[in-house]
Amino acid sequence: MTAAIRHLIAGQWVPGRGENIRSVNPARPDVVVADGGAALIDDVDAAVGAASDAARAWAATPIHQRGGVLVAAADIVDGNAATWGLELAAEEGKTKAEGIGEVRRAAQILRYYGAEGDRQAGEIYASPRAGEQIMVTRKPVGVVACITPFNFPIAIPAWKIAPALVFGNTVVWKPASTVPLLALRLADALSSAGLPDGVLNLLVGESDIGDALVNHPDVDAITFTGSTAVGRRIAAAAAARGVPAQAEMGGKNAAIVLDDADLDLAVEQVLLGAFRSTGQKCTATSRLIVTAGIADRFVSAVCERAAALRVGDPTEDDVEMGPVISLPAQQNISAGIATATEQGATVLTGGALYSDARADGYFVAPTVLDLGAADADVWTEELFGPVLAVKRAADAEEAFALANDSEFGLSAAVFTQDLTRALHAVEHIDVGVLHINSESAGADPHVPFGGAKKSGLGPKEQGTAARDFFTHTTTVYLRGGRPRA
Ligand code: UN1
Repeated sequence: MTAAIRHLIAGQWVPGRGENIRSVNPARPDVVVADGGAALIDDVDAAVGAASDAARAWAATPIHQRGGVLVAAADIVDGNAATWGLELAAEEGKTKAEGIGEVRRAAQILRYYGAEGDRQAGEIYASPRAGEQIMVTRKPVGVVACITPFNFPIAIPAWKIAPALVFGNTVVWKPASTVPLLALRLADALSSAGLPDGVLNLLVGESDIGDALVNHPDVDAITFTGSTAVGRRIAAAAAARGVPAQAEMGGKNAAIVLDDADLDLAVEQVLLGAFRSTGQKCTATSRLIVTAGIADRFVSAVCERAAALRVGDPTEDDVEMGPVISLPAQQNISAGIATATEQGATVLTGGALYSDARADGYFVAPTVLDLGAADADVWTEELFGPVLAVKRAADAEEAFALANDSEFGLSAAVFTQDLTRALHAVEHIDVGVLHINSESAGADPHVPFGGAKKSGLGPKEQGTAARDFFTHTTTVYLRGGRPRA
């Protein structure tokens, strides 16, 4: 059944008056998942106005009470995990198990931030002057624009919206237009949980709505996850208006497998990193660097397993990898593979589209490319799909240097059983998230998440980093008057 796209403005669910938007099942693009009118530019005014009007009362609501709404929403999200997980798989294309896992993860994130009140501790400094203490208090930033990508339709929104709300901000949220259904589900859960009108507003639309939001004079901060090009544009627009922005962008994450690694474990984890969510994670493994002693053996084991992955409609039970999100994405990935082969890469497995029953869906076969000594763009440019580019290194030192051979620095995975080498990796690999003996993807809500180098702009997300972005501090020099006589 096709869901109706609605927008949430000032506590009211309203139909859109803009052009028609529809999300489809990328495995069967003739199946429409959600359909309805897009938001219009004047809806941005209305939503930002509602968020501004709601800001003062929400900021004055005790943090424990704000957190209570998030915890109530978490219960709703958890209670619907099976249904929404399946809807997520149908709309985004990740497997049903991953879809359900993501919905549960969103609930966990809401619960984590729901308890934020219990973790808030203040700062009081000594003063160089007699009779004075220096105290630091935190206040919300105001109206926050959340612009979220297609690849985690409920978890990434939760990890932006939950901290924004619990720290007392109000929100206008624009999700990717390819995944409106999960956005409706999350916004509905939060509003049913008791969020006051206007505290969270949802606008479904294309980039014109995002641009209007980013440039709106009453938006006080912007948090974005998505492509590097858009993130830089948003950060520039925010800087021009003098408001803070957080942009989480590209990755070209390497798995480095050293001669001494537990190879069975490494094969397992490299496959998960490269092909879970069809490789559509900013943290996915898209480069594999193997050292000489195990290179041939390891690469052929990865290829054998990649070729055996069951690729199909992700809503079906035993499917291990679904399609990519859209036709343009499929075309872009295919073109990237073609360019790589023209530039000297060898296709070890995959590389082609399907000509069987999957031909109508946006499928790309799990692909492993051996780059040899080729200087191919696929080594440096993010394809955001199930494509793993392989290079060999003489030793650990060369492997770490190859891992750093990228303008991005989001995550990396190192496989070794040697503690000294692992510590060397910590010191030398320039990334925001480093996994030792686990896949390059994955993030917990209580620790900072974000990239080094050109993977991110502005402060990191999650954990204590979230508080820094979603609040500003007032340093109070606190003195009493003269003692009364
Ligand atoms: C994960 O690795 O589980 O867009 C989360 C992304 C990241 C989130 C990754 N911002 O893929």
